[in-house]
Amino acid sequence: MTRRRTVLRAAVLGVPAAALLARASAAGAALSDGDHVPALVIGTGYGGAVTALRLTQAGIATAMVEMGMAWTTAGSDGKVFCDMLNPDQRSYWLRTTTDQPVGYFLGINVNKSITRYTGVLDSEKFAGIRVYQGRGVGGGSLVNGGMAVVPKRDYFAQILPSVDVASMYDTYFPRANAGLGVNAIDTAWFETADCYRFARVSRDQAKASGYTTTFLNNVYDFGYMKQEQASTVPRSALASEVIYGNNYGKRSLDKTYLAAAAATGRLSITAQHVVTAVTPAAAGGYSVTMNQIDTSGATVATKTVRADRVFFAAGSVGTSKLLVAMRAQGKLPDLPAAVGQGWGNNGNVMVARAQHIWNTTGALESGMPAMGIDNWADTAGPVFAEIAPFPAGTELWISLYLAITKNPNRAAFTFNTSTGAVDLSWRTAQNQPAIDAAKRVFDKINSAQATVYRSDLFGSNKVWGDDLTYHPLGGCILNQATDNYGRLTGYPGLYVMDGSLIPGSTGVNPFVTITALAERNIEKILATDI
Ligand code: FAE
Repeated sequence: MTRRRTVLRAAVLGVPAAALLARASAAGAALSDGDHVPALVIGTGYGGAVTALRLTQAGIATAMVEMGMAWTTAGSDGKVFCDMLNPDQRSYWLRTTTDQPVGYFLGINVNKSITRYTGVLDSEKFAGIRVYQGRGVGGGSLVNGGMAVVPKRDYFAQILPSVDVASMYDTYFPRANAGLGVNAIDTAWFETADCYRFARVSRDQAKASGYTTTFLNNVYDFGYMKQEQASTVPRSALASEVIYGNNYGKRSLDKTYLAAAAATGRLSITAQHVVTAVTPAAAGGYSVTMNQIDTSGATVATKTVRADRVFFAAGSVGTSKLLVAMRAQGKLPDLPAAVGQGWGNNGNVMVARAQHIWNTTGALESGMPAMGIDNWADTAGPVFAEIAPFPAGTELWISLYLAITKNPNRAAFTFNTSTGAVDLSWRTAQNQPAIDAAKRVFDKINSAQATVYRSDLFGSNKVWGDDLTYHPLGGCILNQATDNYGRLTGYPGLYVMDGSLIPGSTGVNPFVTITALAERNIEKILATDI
């Protein structure tokens, strides 16, 4: 109660939203054992942030629980986040060595030792794939490349046939873009900026091979980036900051949806708490059990809170793991068999090409991609390849790509009774269709340019980065594991709101789709259930 009054008073006095958010996520605002709340949201990424904003705007006090940290405090270097060239403990979630997506150079492992800490990027290892995810208040928005891409309309209609497409494109995608603070690059500036030389080189070569390229919108403030290029502000995207967080310029969720939710005075965020169980409560609603952890990952307290409604927004992996475990352990035994099914990696595969000595890619590369090669119309192997930066701070003649393909393979989460963990059945070999599709494009470009693949960046003699994904999707698919709005039928008051609703593929980078779908679903839930 005291907490709620403090936040409300601050709002009335006109405290900036960011300061409110810091207060909402401060240690003093944490949930206490035995609390009873009307709405509890597990996870503070896209699905969670949309849910929290719309619930609080509707007058409902909302408690968010997040396993990662509230990234608001600067380290001894005066910065909240570290950069990619000097990763320290802040970089990775509970690891003693870094696990860079591009982890090799000249075939040599370039990862380094770090102190085990609740860092911002998790590389979660399953048998056949490493799944990169953001950890902290803001979820994936803290670590991602900010590319804000609306999927192709006909493909969206294919993947989610139960969703009214017109309302998505007329209402919810525009609403998501507005809420996220999406902006477009100044295309004239792009043509001259040193920091996008790498993208122009790749674009020109793609075009020369008959491919179409397209500019990509972003949530990074391109106006700020222009000032970085002009050296009038501290650099972030131009200082090799991306996957371990951006100190400036990025409109991450803590600055947009979550700040707006905090400004209502009805939000609390309990960081560094891992939800471990959800089960019906005798007194009504659901009991939510969570472990409070310190920065070494050790549990320092266990709490149980009662919530009238629980919104699962722990991401595709987090939500699927929780629900599969709850069903297996008899805590939510009536969850349908479809829970845990239909997981995919959005067809992700990475690859790099070696440029000729005269085709410099630039010593200064913006960490925020701004262009993609669009070969999605190729029915023999659709590819949407983002031209990715390699921001090493020195000229390397490397052109890097993250290809999104239409890989049809899917996997399932299952509870492992011997380890007590949830496994993912994905095998690395299931990524072969992604390699085949990407190869069609990049073989052709290499052949036209007389260039070759780099085979030293994903291992020794390994061309394809095929054992990792940034885009986990599915595991709790809309209209299969839930109803058509994310309700877990059989358990009134339980909802799924995140990337687990999307069946393994969006054909583009996924966060705009996740945000728009959450906007659609919460609007319906508020109108009919609450
Ligand atoms: P997400 O944002 O992952 O949020 C889930 C939250 O729940 C996280 O903060 C977790 O820490 C928290 N959590 C999980 N389990 C628990 C638990 N048991 N208890 C408490 N909290 C929990 O989910 N997408 C794009 O569209 N454009 C890009 O440019 C792009 N670049 C990317 C780059 C990187 C390096 C990465 C890792 C991802 C990138 N993505 C990009 C993917 C995007 O960030 C991702 O699809 C969304 O963040 C997923 O949103 P969700 O709401 O599903």
